[in-house]
Amino acid sequence: MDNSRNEFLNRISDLVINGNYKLIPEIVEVALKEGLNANEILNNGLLKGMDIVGVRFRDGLYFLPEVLLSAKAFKAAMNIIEPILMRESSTNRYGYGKILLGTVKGDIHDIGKNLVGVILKGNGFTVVDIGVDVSSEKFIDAVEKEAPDVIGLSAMLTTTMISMEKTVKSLKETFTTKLIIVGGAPVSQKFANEIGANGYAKNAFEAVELCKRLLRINP
Ligand code: B1M
Repeated sequence: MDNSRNEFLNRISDLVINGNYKLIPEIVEVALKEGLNANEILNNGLLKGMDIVGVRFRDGLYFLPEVLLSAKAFKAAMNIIEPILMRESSTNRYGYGKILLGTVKGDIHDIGKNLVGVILKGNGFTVVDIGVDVSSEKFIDAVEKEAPDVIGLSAMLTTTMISMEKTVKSLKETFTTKLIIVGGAPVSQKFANEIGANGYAKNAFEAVELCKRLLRINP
């Protein structure tokens, strides 16, 4: 079983790398039927593939069209495993609090933010996702409308870390006591401290732990 398990995971990773959004749903379905679980498909298949896409893009081997296809394949697979991930991580603990999520202005990366939203939802939080390329003003309007317990900002580009800093500053000026968390590939704990965020999470699972810690929810 271990061999066929690895074969499935490598195949799924390759389908992301090759941007095969048509075939990936079928292979993920078969993998699930064969006993692989949604978490290993995510971590050892989809994310592994996307890491390689990132390296190829960085090294000039891939260009935007290839990366877009990989993102499409990743999302096609997520459509299948998302409900399972939510069920698997959910232990009927609803009403932990409301988290408002958005990717900051100038940045349209949403796969990571969406994953953070899925895992938060699966762990009993209510999630309001206001999308990508979100200006400080739009964040402020959404906070007024939604009254979240935590505001989560995502940034994937070094250039949009400036938008993140600006948004945290505007939010802190407008809502002095609101809790703000930040994340995304170029973001670090050090940067979060520098811009005055209340917390930093490296990945979706850390985001759950962080929100629980900030909202004083016991495990
Ligand atoms: Co872009 N891109 N991209 N891209 N892209 C990166 C980020 C890059 C690192 C690639 C590279 O060079 N190796 C690079 C950034 C370099 C830098 O600034 N340091 C880059 C670039 C340069 C660009 C463009 C500028 C390219 C261009 O136009 N010349 C352009 C920018 C567009 C824009 O935003 N204005 C661009 C465009 C795109 C696509 C549209 C083609 C596509 C995005 C599709 C989409 O999201 N719908 C894309 C993709 C797919 C990537 C890579 C390959 C993969 C990102 C991803 O989805 N990873 C990426 C390379 C890489 O990261 N290795 C790259 C999977 C995802 C699950 O992980 O997003 O890291 P991640 O999310 C994690 C954590 O970061 C964390 O938890 C998530 C889940 O565990 N996290 C949070 C994220 N948000 C969080 C919030 C939290 C807490 C944790 O609290 C609120």
